[in-house]
Amino acid sequence: MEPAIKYHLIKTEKHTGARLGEIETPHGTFPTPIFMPVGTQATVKSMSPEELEDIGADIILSNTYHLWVRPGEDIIKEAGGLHKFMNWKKGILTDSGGFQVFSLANLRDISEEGVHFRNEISGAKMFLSPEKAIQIENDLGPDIMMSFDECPPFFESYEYVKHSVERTSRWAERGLKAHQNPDWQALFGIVQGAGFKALREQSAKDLVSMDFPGYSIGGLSVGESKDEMNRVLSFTTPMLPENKPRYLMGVGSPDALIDGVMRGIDMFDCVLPTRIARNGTCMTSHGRLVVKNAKYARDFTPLDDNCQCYTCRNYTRAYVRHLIKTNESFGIRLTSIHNIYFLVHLMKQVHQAIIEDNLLEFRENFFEEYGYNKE
Ligand code: PRF
Ligand code: ZN
Repeated sequence: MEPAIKYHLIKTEKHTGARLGEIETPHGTFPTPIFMPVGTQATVKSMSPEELEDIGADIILSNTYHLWVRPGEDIIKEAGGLHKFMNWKKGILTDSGGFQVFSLANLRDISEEGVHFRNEISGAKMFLSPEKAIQIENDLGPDIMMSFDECPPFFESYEYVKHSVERTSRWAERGLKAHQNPDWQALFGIVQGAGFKALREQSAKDLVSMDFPGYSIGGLSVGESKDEMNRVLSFTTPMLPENKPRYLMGVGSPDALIDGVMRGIDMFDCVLPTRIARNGTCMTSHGRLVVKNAKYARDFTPLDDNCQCYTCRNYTRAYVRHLIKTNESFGIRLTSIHNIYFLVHLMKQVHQAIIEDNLLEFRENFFEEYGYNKE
């Protein structure tokens, strides 16, 4: 059987662990490292699929948990799958719901079987298990799906995290057995283990022995410092096979993207660009710009003088500021377009730096301009 996706490693950067690669999916081939915008409710908030394509997004992330609760995976299956339902023709990856249940739902109760919790909207009792998560993901029909995992708090005890990792491995095995469409949907395993090297090792070893077509790194960017995250990444990515993609879940600040790439990460997702866009914060080549600030009232320059996005080609800071201040939905669209473009374009610059073997220099210059070195 042909695998659902194929990863080709094109080049490793000379001075870091950065990898230039390519992933072939049933909905197109894209270069890696890649940033995936988040479309939790089968929409990247405020953006049409056409706008996303124009920006250069090749794959988006959506959420099993949210689409299960509303409208229900049966309706999306009946529509012909998530791609058809939302009119998005390129790649889709779904998270499995485990992380969302732990972070959103209340009255949760974790057992070997799965997770019991109460729906925050209807109050109804719900139950998510590895088998149920996979069934929902099979019905939604994304190109890449995630195993059902537990994401323990970063500073939990060794004992707790060890039991959690062992359960996540058993859940991964159960998910693999339940998966109905391995020929057109790639199921990834998720490496957990918090900050413990021995537990990351155990998790990676268990999952690699199950031969997933790709591996995610979970349990990071959950409140630990950036140094902690980079420390864990530095020892975790080398535990994963070279010929499979590696996805760092829920990470998308510009510095973390570059630092992750340097440690061999190929895929990222984060709500950050769209979330901060909604209150008028923009990522620019000169750092964060809070366009609501009074000093931009008469500023008739673009959000970022180095940006070629639709917003920066056509509108000024003064205009975007006015729209955000008056709560006009077009303002949010303009800042969202810009922020997603910024991260997609940052990844394109990173590809070039990998080709030219000057990623460290690129990082130094980027951090200097963005203002990270001052922190
Ligand atoms: N597991 C899953 N989804 C996630 C995470 C995880 O650990 C994270 C952690 N940053 C974000 N999204 N399934
Ligand atoms: Zn722009």
